[in-house]
Amino acid sequence: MIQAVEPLRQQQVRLEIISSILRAALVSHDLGGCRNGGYVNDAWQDNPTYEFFPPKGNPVTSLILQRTLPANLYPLTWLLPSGKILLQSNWQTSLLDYRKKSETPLDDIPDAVRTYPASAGTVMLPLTPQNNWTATILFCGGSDVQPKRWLDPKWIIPTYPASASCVKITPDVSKSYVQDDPLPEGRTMANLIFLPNGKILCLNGAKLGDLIVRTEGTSGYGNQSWAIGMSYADQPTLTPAIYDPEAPARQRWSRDGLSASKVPRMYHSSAILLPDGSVLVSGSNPNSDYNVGPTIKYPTEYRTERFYPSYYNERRPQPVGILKRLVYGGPSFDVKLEKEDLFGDVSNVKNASVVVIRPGFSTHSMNMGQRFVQLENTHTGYKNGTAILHISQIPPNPAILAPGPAFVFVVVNGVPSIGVQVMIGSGQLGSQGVLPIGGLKESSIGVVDPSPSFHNDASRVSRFKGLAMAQGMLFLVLPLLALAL
Ligand SMILES: [Cu+2]
Repeated sequence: MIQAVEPLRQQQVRLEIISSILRAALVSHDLGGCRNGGYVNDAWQDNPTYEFFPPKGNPVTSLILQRTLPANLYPLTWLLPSGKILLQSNWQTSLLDYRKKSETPLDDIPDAVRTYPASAGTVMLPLTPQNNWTATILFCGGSDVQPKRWLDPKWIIPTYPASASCVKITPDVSKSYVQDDPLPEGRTMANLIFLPNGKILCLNGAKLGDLIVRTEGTSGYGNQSWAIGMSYADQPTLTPAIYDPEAPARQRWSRDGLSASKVPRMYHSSAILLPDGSVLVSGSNPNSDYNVGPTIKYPTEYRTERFYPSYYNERRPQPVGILKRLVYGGPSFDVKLEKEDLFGDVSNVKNASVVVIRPGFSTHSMNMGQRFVQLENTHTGYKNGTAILHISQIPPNPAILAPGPAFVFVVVNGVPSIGVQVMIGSGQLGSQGVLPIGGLKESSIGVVDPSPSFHNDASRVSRFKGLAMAQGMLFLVLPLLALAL
């Protein structure tokens, strides 16, 4: 029997799950877990329920969690723009309407288990004006393991190949998965991290290889004779890959210009986008407690690294006028770009986008709270080479981006500005004020003169002060609206 060493107490598991889900408009919500711990769950200690914070009565039984032993720990969850929650556990998928406390089964996920300990990389693809902020969830890697095998004493886990399969689902539109371009190699324990240019960095997990030399193993650890130290995984994957959701099929994954790390990062590794557009990479400890020394193949890892995307050393746009708080709907706001911000050619303003990224936080291949929302924008480009972006607020639906902090980037020709930290909505759990979305000026280029308000700094400041004041007033009104609702 596979010995579980890691204590996954119920409360720990639940706490880790909380932020993956709502932090939403109304409540936070946590689910699943077990009472003691283990490599995988079992009926004796299973806790297939969910509950709310602030509390809303007794825990509610989740049917999908009941049905998906033993790989139902760390269920994968996303709040969808419809307000429902996608639940993915072991081979099954459900749509949870938490208000009605009802679950609707969707199709089984193809090719591989994606939940811990198979541990696929997962991400909600960018929500954009082009897709009308409709959520598609991408699952990459994991392991093709049938339920009985998890507890098979003859199963030598770190020799078992990881999956390269990528599939995606758009749960508010369809109950079925579709195949996407596979990973360049099998991978378990990947992190999928948003870059401000709309691409997704895949890194961590286990070895550079191809379909012959595959990444092997799973998350978790234990002290069997076949474990490597205590690691259930082997052949760390050291070279990242980048996924472009906008690229045509069969061209979405790229490794152009990417070099390998020297640091294996497997179980208990992590990564997060930084405001300057680089990615902080850390962790890996496929062992119990603290294990270092020359005899340990995969020691407790204290080295950290930064991943620098290709745009890192470019001259960055320096937009002026990003608001400190974004709200759900309401009047648009303006941001100014100088000639240099447009790389000397005002027509590049057509390639400018404004994105809000919540980097979230990651552990066990789950990126809790990670979200990418592109705002709608139009532009006015002037003959003197400068331009104004007219930018909508967050769409009037807190389920698209729950209240709380996030970064705003202005991206020109794929080169992002330094992220500005902003607050979304009230920043608190609870009802959010929602207004109809304000109109945007029509786009134009070659306008003779910049508007006088941008000719000098004083008038520019007063203009933005004016906007900030208008927004401040909005906030006085919003609680009243919320009360009224
Ligand atoms: Cu763990």
